Amino acid sequence: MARHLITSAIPYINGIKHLGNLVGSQLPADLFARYQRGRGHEVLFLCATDEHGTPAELAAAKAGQPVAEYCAEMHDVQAKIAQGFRLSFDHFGRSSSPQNQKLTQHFAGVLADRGLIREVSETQMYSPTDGRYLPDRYIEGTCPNCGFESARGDQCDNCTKQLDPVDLINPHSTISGATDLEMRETKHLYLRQSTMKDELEKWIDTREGWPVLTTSIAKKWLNDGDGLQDRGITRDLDWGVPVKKGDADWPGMEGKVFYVWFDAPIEYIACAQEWVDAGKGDDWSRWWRTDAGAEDVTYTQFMGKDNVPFHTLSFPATILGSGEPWKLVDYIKSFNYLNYEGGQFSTSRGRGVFMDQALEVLPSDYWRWWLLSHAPESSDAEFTWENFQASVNKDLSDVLGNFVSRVTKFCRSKFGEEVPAGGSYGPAEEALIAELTERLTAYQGHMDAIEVRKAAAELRAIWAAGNEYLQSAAPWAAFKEDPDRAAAIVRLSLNLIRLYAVLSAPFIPDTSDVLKEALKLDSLDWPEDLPEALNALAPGATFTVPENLFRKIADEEREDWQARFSGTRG
Ligand code: B3M
Ligand code: ZN
Repeated sequence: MARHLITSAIPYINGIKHLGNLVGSQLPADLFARYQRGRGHEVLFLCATDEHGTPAELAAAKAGQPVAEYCAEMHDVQAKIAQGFRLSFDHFGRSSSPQNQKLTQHFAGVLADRGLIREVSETQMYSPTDGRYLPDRYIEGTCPNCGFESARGDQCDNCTKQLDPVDLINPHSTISGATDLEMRETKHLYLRQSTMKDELEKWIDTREGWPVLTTSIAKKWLNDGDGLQDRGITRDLDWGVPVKKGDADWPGMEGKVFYVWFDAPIEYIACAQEWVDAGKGDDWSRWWRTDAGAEDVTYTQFMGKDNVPFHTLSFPATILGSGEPWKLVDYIKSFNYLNYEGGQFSTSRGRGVFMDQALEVLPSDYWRWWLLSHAPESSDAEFTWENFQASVNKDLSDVLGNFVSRVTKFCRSKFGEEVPAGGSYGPAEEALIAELTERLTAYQGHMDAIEVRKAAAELRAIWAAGNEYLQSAAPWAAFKEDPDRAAAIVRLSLNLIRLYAVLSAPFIPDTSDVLKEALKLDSLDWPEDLPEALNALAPGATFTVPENLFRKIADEEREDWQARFSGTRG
């Protein structure tokens, strides 16, 4: 049994995420976690809300709530929606937890002791109009790298360059719009990433088989000359982890907090501690400390491409710099963007379909299937309602739903609600079993490699193979001449439904549960031996005909949704 530590990028607390966010981290991470559990491996799957920094402050201010209260409420909202999408986190933590506060301060202390933090007196944007310093997202302006006009103070959304607010051209306050910004002196801590360039590069070079998207972004920022500059890890904000050196005060740093991107990845570790403190596990160190067994763990991270620099450079710099035996990531799976109907999904502009809205329209399996089978892996992908309708109607309804419905209903009408005896598997069945054996190997290969689209295509082909078999074996015709022959066909087909329940579970867990219940299965063991698995349901085993698995999306409905989600969210 292998052990898999799996983390999804932790979503910002500032509002409900859209489907593009979902497919870029949490959903594929869930797919992988469910698959590894299905194969019988031990999995710790963690996610959390990213609660610090300016996004949280801005959103709370907009909601007219104290920021701590806003975060607590939004955490519950996000947790509930995650449940709605059946995201099977072992724990959904909070980066504002006491555990993360302590661990973040610990890392800062250790890094300081090892000479990897320097204090810098710098000038920073101060807004007399707003009466405060304006870090990060309180400032927008033109990106010096690509010319994008709405680049934020910490990163350009267009070219992913990590920025400092002072780099921006024509900066203005996002609170008041004020442009009369002035530079004032303030002291901050910098992580001396530049001294770790060789070590980081060596580490990245030993990561085998990382996706091109991940390594190319990492290498770009590593070798770009300014890619690995020392990075400010503190901010003049009220909300965040107070700057401390371990347990001790940090003279000169009173009233400052750590930068959100310093404490957010540390939450991956703290979240495991929260998991234990919540009574869900009894040892986090065997997942995270290489001196406590984590050497045997395979650690996989999931994220959108804009998060890659922080996970390939900044966070490893924190871990490596500490000199402590923390587990480093083994594999980073990153995603391109999902676009929406010819434009971008946008949280700030409320454009697209948001997770809560999606669940109001259709159950989560419809969304999971479409999103995963169209995951933006090799390039950006686009959601259109037409494509969504076509996929649902074809893959889910015509192929999988139809197969299950025909087989169970035909069996009920001719043999009753139990697996029929009689007949035996002949050449057609053997050919199907041979085909499925190959396809299963391919499916597992894609799932192991986290090739999400390829895995979905293979699963679809496995469903389709059953349909084609049923169509050509035609038990309804065979029944008249040779009921035993029909019995054998139906028996295999019912076993195929069982197989589909197991193999489809990572993609469409609710449907898999419905099938499991209809077939009265206690467990869903992975088909390690396919011929054996296709004999698992023996004659006499009873079942019930399930409700229609998927409904088709009608054109008028699709047009309604298209219109309803064409504007911006209120
Ligand atoms: N919250 C950005 C995002 O949600 C950020 C990820 C943090 S991962 C440690 O895309
Ligand atoms: Zn840019």
